Amino acid sequence: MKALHERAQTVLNNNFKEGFSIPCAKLYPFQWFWDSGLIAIGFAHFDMQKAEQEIETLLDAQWENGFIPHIIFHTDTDTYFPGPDFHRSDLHPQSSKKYKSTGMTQPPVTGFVLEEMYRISKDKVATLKYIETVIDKVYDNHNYFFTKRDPQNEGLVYIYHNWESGTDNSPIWDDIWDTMDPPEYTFERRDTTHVDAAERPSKREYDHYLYIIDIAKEHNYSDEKIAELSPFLVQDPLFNAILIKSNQSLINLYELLGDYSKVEQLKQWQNKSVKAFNDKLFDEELGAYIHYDLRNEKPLRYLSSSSFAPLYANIPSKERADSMVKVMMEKFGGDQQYLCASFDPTSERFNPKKYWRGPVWINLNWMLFKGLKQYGFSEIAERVKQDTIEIIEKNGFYEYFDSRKEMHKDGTAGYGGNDFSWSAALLVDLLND
Ligand code: 9WN
Repeated sequence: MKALHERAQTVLNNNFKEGFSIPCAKLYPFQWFWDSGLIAIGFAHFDMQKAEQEIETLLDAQWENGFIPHIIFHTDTDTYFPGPDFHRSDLHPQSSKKYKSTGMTQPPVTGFVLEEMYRISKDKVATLKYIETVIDKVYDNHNYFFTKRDPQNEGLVYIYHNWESGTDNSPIWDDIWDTMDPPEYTFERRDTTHVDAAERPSKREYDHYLYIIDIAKEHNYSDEKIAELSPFLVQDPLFNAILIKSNQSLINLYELLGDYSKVEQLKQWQNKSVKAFNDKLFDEELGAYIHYDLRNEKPLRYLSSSSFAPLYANIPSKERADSMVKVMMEKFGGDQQYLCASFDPTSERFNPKKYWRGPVWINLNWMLFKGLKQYGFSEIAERVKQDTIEIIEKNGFYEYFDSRKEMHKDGTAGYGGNDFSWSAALLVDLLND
């Protein structure tokens, strides 16, 4: 059998289309924001040109206000729902005239991706030159977040849709669905023709997803109106941690470039955000970070893999990091579990087979590995890495994996899409670490 890293490269090469990658064939036929960024990290190890093109294509779809959409519809296929005709990005006056897209975003990974590309590069001078050509667009994206997505000027940005979180049907959103009563939509699901329905969200959950978009569309995707009216308005620890991590990367890269014109502004955002994050999103009793429901002004007190992601962005103090790791090992790290389930395995809402309601996801594992290592938890970091390699070796490059070890006996514990790009890309990075 071919070595794992060669197989990973094949997955990535096959999913690379004209200047961008699809997350996987059939299920996800377009370019997705955070997928693209993470994919570029994989390519940087063996084909820097593709890594650069991936980011350029993504940034080419940026709106005039700095916003970057979560899906860029490069092709006209109708194998994905909801497509461009439902999302109607053209309603926003500053949307891209070149590409159809959604009117929502995804975790802003681009800043830290550029820094990772620089770390990986064997030709630092050339890579830095490349970074110089794109970095201002990433800055504009951060400017959008800090000025348009923080209505109370706290230093924390909101997301207005579960699809913006990336952790799309986390049980945490159930609390928000309880506050809504959307109409019953008539539509044809496409995802369940590619993937077992038991691994995907329900029809009723999709009604909620569509309804939030309809409200945003009624107001031409105005940020102000969304902040005022969207039934879903959440400060998400994963999303904000990624923004903070990327923001630090922008500071580091501008300093490397010797361009200090934006560094002070970036540092101001950074200090304010890290402080607000620690003041508002840490739950002393649970011992980790949680989500905050800004629409209904209440904390959403659940543990998920997002609760530990702030380690990656260097947000917790050493003392808090100790408490987080203790909680993670007690609740998620038992002998019978692979690290790291996406939702608390001791909760009654835990489902180890369904999308973001329990399975292990490679992107979260990758962030946890880096974060744990940074704080000196070398053994646990190594376990996350080995668990990640093992589940891919046993099952293939799936989108997500059962967290229960007993399910991995016959290589059928990988779920969702197969030959999934970021699983391959981040494995390449882990194998090189
Ligand atoms: C909606 C592409 C995306 C990922 C998300 C993942 C899934 C889409 C879907 O696939 O979401 O954006 O249709 O379920 O949850 O994190 O970016 O891989």
